[in-house]
Amino acid sequence: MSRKNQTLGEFIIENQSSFKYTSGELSRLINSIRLAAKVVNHEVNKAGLVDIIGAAGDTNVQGEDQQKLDVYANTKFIQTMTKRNIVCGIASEEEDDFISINSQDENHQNKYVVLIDPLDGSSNIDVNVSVGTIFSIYRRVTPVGTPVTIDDFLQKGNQQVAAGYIIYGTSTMIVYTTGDGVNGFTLNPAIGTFYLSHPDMQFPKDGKIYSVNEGNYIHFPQGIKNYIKYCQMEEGDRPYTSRYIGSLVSDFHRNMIKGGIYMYPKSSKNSNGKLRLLYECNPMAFIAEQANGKASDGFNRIMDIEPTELHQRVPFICGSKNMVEKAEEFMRNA
Ligand code: AHM
Ligand code: MG
Repeated sequence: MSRKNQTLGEFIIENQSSFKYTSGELSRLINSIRLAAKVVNHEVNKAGLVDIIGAAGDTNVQGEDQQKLDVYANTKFIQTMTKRNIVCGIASEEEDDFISINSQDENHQNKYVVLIDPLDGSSNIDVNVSVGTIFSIYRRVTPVGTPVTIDDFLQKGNQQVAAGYIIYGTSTMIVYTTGDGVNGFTLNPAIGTFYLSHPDMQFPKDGKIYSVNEGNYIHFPQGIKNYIKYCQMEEGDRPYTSRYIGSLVSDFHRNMIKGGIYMYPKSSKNSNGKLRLLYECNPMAFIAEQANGKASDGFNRIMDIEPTELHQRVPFICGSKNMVEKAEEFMRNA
C-alpha cells in the first residue's frame, strides 16, 4: 500500500515484491533512472544560465536538429545504465541503432532492455517551457547471456514491464507504472529526494481539454477534423478548452490530472503522424491504460501494434477513456 510522503527509494523497495518477476534487477533499473533524472534535471534547470542551449550542430536519425541538452540527457541516461551494468540493451530516440551492453561478457545475466526518449519536446528548451524524458522497459526475448538483437526491442507495447516519464516542469516529477497502477513522485530539489506526491493517478473518465496542433488542421484526416469541430460545438459541457504545449509529457500530464485528450494524428504531410511508437506512444499508452485512460491510433489499441522498425511513427490519440472513444467513433464514421 503506497503512502504519501514516502520517498521513491522506499517505495521501490516496498513494492519490489509486486513486480511480475522479482529479482531486484528492475528495482535497480528504476533506481538508476531516478539517479540520471536528478542529474539531467540539474542541467535542465541551468539551461537559461549557461551556454548550453542551442543546437549542437548534429541532426538525429529523423533529420531533426538536436539541441545540446538532448545530447546531454541521452549521454547521461545511457551512461548511468551502462556503467552500472543494469540492462542488456538500450535504444534511444537520439541514436540510429540500439546499443548492446556487455555483449562480450558471456556471464552477464541482465534481462531488461530500455527504450528511451531522453529529452522529449526539446524545441521548448530555449523558451523555458517544460520538457520530459520518456522510458519503456521490456524483458529481453533472446537468451540471457547472448548479445541483444533487434527482436528484443521490436516488442508490442503490451509486453512492457514498466514505463514512465520525468517531467521537468514547475517542479520535477517521476511518474511511472510497473503494471500495478500509476504513481507520481515530486523532487524536493533542496535535498535531492523524490517523494510520493500523486499516489494511484487516474485519468478522469471524461474531460474538457483537447490538445492538438491545430495549425495542421487542413492536413488532418476527416474524422479528426470532425472530432475537433465536435469539441468546439456549443452543446452540453462543450465547447471544450484547447491546450497545447507541444511537449507530449506536459500535455499528457495535465490531461491525466484534469481530464483531456491528446492527439497527434496522421496528416497529408506525415502519413504516420510524428510520434514514435517505441519511445513515445507505447510508454505513454501503458501509463494511460494503467491510469484508466486509453490510447489508440484512431482505430486500434496502440499497445497491440506490431512494431516493424525502431524509429517507427504512428498516429496517437490518448487520454480520458470516453474522449478517446468518441474520437475513434468519428474516425470510424468519417
Ligand atoms: P521531439 O521528440 O522531437 O521532441 O518531438 C516530439 C514532440 C512532442 O513532445 C510534442 O507533443 C510534439 O512533438 C509537438 O509537435 P508539433 O510541434 O509538430 O506540434
Ligand atoms: Mg520525442
